[in-house]
Amino acid sequence: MVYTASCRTMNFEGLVLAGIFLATQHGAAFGQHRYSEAAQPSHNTPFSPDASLVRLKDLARKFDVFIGTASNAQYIRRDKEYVRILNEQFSLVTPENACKWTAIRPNEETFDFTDCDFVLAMAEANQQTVRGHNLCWGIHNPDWLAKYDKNSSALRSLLVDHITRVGKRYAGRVYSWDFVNEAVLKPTENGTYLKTNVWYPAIPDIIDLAFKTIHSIDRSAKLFYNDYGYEVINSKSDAIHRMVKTMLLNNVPVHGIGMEAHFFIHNDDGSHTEERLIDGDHKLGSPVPADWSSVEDNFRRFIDLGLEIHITEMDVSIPSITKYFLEKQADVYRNLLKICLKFAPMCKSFETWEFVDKYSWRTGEPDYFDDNYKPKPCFFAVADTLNTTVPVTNG
Ligand code: 9MR
Repeated sequence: MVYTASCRTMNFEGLVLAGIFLATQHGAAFGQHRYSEAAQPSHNTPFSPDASLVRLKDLARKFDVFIGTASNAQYIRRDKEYVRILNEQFSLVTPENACKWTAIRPNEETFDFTDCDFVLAMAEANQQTVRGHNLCWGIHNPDWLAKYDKNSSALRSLLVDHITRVGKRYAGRVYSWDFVNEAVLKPTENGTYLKTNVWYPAIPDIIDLAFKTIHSIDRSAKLFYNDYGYEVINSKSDAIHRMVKTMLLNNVPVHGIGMEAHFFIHNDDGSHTEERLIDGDHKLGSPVPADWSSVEDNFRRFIDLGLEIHITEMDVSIPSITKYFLEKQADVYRNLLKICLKFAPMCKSFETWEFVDKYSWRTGEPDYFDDNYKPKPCFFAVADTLNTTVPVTNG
């Protein structure tokens, strides 16, 4: 299957958008906050600083694309403004932590679905689509799991049991499930490409086992492999491409890939403030792609396999809050969204990992809204791109 990646962009200078709102709610914060000097819309968007907000989810409808965000049970419970914007702007949510092993499996005997149920119910009440996240991850697992280290048969039955229980409970209610999450290393000379963790190599066929197990339980959920640092063509995206191609050849049910898109912007001297490591030595944030055509080529080769692409966790850390860096940040959001829209609806979801800086897991103010919920240039860049891009018709 080959998709044409062409796309026309119209310039609607001064276009007045229909269905517009919210300026008054946000206006109060303007001028009182550390972002106030810089939080202007990007120079090349038609929105003025006082413009009312638009609804991203509505602007994306013409592309048949979801605008998503991670959503967190604890913020939903305590922050009304968070909930209001969550429901107003987003058509898709991923429970940030509520459906992970750490939340659902406080101990070996108990399944605690309280938070996962809560986030799903909130989403359903607001007609939002849900991405399930995640059914198997090598890190951030409950401590008790460590006692099964290297015990292959115990781990195998624990994993199958977990996927079965969770999958049955939410069958028909999630659009897609992420797993096995962040499993791939860059390939090494001996051909190994999966990370060593509690699951692997104890369960040598972990990927196939996990995908087949959930597929047998929830036929309607799309099954995604989700990872970071492979937005461009590099050795990691090569390895993941090979992996999913092999899965498809072997009839392992995989329907899509999640590209996390955690980026950071360097200082002009090449340094950056965020050096976050996971799994010991793997950086989670990636530098902004130097060549966006490599991202586009990468998307195309996965879509040519018939796989759906979701941008799953986008955020862009900046070294300091200046107009210069806020606009550079906006450019990154705009560039990735434009590529996604070229391939829509095979690129089906454009999702950020939270949407307000104060609740981001990262430093560097990486999200759409500042701490006072004032929209930043990256928000306007996304709104403008959705507004001014004409959907491509493939076929
Ligand atoms: O944002 C999440 C943070 O609150 C959790 O402490 C952490 C561990 O569960 O996971 C973060 O989300 C991760 C996501 O589940 C997978 N990709 C990387 C994200 C950032 O670590």
